[in-house]
Amino acid sequence: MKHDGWIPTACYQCKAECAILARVEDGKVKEIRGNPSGRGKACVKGMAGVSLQYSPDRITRPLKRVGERGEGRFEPVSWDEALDIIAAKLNELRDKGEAHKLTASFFPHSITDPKWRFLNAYGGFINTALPHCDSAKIVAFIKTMGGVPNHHIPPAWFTVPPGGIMIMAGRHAFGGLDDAAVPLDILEARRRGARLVVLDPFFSEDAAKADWWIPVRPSGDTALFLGMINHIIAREMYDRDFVENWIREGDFDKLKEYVRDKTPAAMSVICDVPAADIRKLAEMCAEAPSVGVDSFKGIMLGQALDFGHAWTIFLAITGNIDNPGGQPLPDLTPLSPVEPVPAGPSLAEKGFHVTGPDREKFRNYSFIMEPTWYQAQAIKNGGLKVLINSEANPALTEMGQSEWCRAVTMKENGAYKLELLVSYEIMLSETSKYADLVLPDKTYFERWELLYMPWWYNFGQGVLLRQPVVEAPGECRHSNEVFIELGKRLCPEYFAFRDDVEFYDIQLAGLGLSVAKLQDMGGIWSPGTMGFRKYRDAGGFGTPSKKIHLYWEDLEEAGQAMPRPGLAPEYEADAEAYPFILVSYRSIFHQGTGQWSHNNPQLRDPVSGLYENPALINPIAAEKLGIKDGDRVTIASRTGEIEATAKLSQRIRPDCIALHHGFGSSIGRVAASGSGVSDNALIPDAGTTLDWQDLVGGESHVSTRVRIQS
Ligand SMILES: Nc1nc2c(c(=O)[nH]1)N[C@H]1C(S)=C(S)[C@@H](COP(=O)(O)OP(=O)(O)OC[C@H]3O[C@@H](n4cnc5c(=O)[nH]c(N)nc54)[C@H](O)[C@@H]3O)O[C@H]1N2
Ligand SMILES: Nc1nc2c(c(=O)[nH]1)N[C@H]1C(S)=C(S)[C@@H](COP(=O)(O)OP(=O)(O)OC[C@H]3O[C@@H](n4cnc5c(=O)[nH]c(N)nc54)[C@H](O)[C@@H]3O)O[C@H]1N2
Ligand code: SF4
Ligand SMILES: [Mo]
Repeated sequence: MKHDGWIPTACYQCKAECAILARVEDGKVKEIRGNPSGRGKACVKGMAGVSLQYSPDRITRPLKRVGERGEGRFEPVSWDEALDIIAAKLNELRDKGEAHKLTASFFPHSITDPKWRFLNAYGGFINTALPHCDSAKIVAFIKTMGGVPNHHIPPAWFTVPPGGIMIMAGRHAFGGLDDAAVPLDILEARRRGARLVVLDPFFSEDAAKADWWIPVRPSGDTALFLGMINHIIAREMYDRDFVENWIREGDFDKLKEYVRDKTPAAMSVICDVPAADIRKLAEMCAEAPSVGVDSFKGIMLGQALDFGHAWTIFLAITGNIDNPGGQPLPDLTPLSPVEPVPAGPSLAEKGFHVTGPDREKFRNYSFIMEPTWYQAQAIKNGGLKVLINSEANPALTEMGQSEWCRAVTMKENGAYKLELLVSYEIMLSETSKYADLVLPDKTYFERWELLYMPWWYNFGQGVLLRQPVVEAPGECRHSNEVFIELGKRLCPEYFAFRDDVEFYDIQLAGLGLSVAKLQDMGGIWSPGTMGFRKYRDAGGFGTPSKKIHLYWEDLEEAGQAMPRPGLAPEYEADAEAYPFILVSYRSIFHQGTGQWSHNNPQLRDPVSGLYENPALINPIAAEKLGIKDGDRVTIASRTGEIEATAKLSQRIRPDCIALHHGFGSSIGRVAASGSGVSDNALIPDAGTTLDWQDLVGGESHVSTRVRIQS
């Protein structure tokens, strides 16, 4: 443990995990700042971390359920008893040949995470919220370019040249932060003469800073991009050199033929953006020195992969791959493997999506992790028996949240179908109310973690050390320490190292580093500047042909060899009964449903924070419905209904309603006394709408159709 002073570590008030400095005095965290060696930024949540560290709601002892799941009644137990219960259950499962019926659901901070090693060694699966974020983008990039893009990170906005264009298409960079530096990088790029274009049905903070806000119809982005592709090809404004040298032979001709009828005029009808605007944006992009496109939640609809596909085609034909201001490709410095390396179970053979009831539908699924929504389906189906949740709150974050709650409380012959549910938490959450065991985690101020992130914004190729800056209270233990202990008990051949620090040391050895050395270096290591157009020296891209694949022959049968221009299927259905589209968004004040922010008095403060989430309704729509500002309204979908306060606002299209995601916690001193409603009470569970899913890389979950009853 370091002593008092400014100590470098990594924030975890949200999933961006920025490099920060913590000021420690008398063994207590007093203040947070961005770490100047990590570009020096921390956001309001990051700085408010101090309030939470000393919250009276912290759990400090393991708890065991008394009563039924969901009641939230617990009694303290010892760590020994808790670990014995888990180890006995896991032994029983493995003895029956059902190790794959263990799932641990956690946020994979890094491929250095020992939880992942445990699952691979034991034979269970990681099931994570990551497919919610932008899996369609990842799958689209792999299929087109053969490389994993920098997940969770946008183009490197700090590299945009003057005149470059930054397009946010379903991306809220000033609200759903990827790094506290991103908003400033975007603003600085604009100061250098770059231009910001925001496609969003909601006038986000990004839109407020933009040169051009285009309030596209929800899910119209694919049509808009296809219209631009048509125009760029028709006018021969594409990057001839890139197309001739780096696109697989024959693909460009197929594209040309495919987009012939996808004119701006035809696409305008779908996306509700004037044809003249589609042409104008296409010409701007074709003439600009660089174009970077980013999308995130806005993409995660029933035809998510079509948009990912159209987006990558657009980048390819305009020559914006691995260039300054365009889409960077990763260049990883590998860490040393920890031998022996466990192979892990085969997702294709044993994963939920193949053991589940709709296995045929998953033939084309090509993301490496199970989506969280499949938990409920697998429990019902007997495919999931033990669920260990860490840093996740599916009882509130899952669309159709009640589906998850129903599944985990489902009984057969008097016993729960899900045989064991464990929740690691810092404070009790909606999810831990259902757990059989609640384990008290160490906070990010109290634990070691090696963050090695191919998907990282600032240090795309580097490592960042999270180190304990203060002691943990009571009996808190970090989930990684506990997984290592379970590994030592259940698969000792893979856990021969002493502890988490030694595990990280082995991985760092190949870089000539160790945890202690990293500590001395200020916690950050980066191999240097990012390289551009690396495919030239590498002899091409990671695809089989070494060229860019615009045409996906493996999806011919599914009708997705080229991007389909239609709207998301969930928006096509029920338009008469449910005339509005629900759009959910984030803000800088909160991370998901996280108790860390929703239970933080600073971030929930009505003046300096964000206390509630009224439903934003356009005044034109409100007038028709006779709704006034401040009225209580009922918003209903086919899945459920909520009561919310109406806030009339021009920030949202008249055919949509905007709701801040993540509210609705009923537990914790601050969270439970606050106001706010959960969007996921309205959104259907993805597992119950498989007909809408493309089930290749995407999922439909951020939204649904709703109606307003005043
Ligand atoms: N402060 C904060 N930062 C976070 C998080 C957080 O909760 N809080 N969460 C982290 C996580 S897990 C993630 S995945 C990222 C998410 O990062 P973002 O996806 O950038 O965050 P959201 O605010 O959900 O933004 C989605 C935007 O898409 C718009 N949108 C909805 N439908 C459409 C559409 O069809 N087309 C277009 N063009 N736009 C549409 C919405 O209006 C909204 O502005 O943020 C990460 N960072
Ligand atoms: N309607 C709608 N639903 C969505 C989204 C949306 O935009 N709209 N976004 C989706 C997306 S992209 C994602 S990624 C998911 C996110 O969903 P989740 O992965 O479930 O994440 P959070 O909502 O942030 O909840 C995180 C939980 O971890 C706890 N926690 C925080 N720090 C620690 C820690 O150090 N240790 C432990 N053990 N626990 C900790 C918090 O208190 C909180 O209860 O939600 C998805 N759900
Ligand atoms: S964006 Fe803010 S809350 Fe998220 S990790 Fe960075 S400083 Fe922390
Ligand atoms: Mo996410």
